[in-house]
Amino acid sequence: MDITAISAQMRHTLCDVSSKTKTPHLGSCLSAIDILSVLYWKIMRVDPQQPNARDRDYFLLGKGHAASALYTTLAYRGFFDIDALYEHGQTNSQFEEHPGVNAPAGVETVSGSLGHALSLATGMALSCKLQNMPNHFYVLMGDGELNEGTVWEAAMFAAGKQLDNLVAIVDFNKLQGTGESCQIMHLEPLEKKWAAFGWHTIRLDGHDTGALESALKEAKLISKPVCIVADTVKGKGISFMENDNNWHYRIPNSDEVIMAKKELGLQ
Ligand SMILES: Cc1ncc(C[n+]2csc(CCOP(=O)(O)OP(=O)(O)O)c2C)c(N)n1
Repeated sequence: MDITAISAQMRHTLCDVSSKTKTPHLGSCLSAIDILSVLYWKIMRVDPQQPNARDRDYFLLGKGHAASALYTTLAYRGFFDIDALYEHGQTNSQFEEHPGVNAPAGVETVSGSLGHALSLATGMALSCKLQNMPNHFYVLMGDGELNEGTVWEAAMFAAGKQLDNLVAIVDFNKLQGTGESCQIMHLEPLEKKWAAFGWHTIRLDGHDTGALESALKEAKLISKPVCIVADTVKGKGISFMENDNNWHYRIPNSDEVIMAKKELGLQ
């Protein structure tokens, strides 16, 4: 399975869906899509035919505004038709701009109010650990999301309970909706903070799919919760979107989608 090719295809779909459904948060999705590709194609035990299997691994999207990245990954992974993605954000659609209670198969939780997914995952991971279940839990958070105090409460709890079935991944693109993350809340030295809370930490390039795969495999062998600080680029893969925070909200027009497709090397 060629992860680079899947990610390129998904990047184009994200642009096209955003353009046609007039939905925002494209830069946030492009930042996270390589992490999602590696999780869903290389790491997690999931079965699109049995999305609720008891022994499945769980992915919880903290940065719920990047819902389109999760929906797109699930569609390409076979949970539902790719065409359904074009219902994104439409009236009465399952594909709400932030995952809701009627979200499609494979979406494990509502999210959108930042800072809750790690808390949820700690409870779920503890429950499974107490029952000697094999499930692993993966939580993706934005760097802006770390402004929420609930994240750090969950971080203390997870380390105290030695939740070795839990991995937090920080999509560290240095930007958030209203500006540069470090201007809004001082984050660095980020791995040291997680380590001080009792987590094993790994820092890597969040677009290096080989490094992500190795780190996520290593995480399964560590006897405490693992935080992967993934250095990413908001808008990654489309030159005119990269590191331009306007693309937190901006929607591409049809010409921009064609330009994006060319840049991604797609026909
Ligand atoms: C509790 C809460 N406060 C504020 C918001 C509004 N909000 C939506 S996106 C966002 C910025 C998120 O930044 P980050 O987590 O870094 O994500 P990314 O830059 O990858 O989009 C904020 C503050 C929210 N969704 N939830």
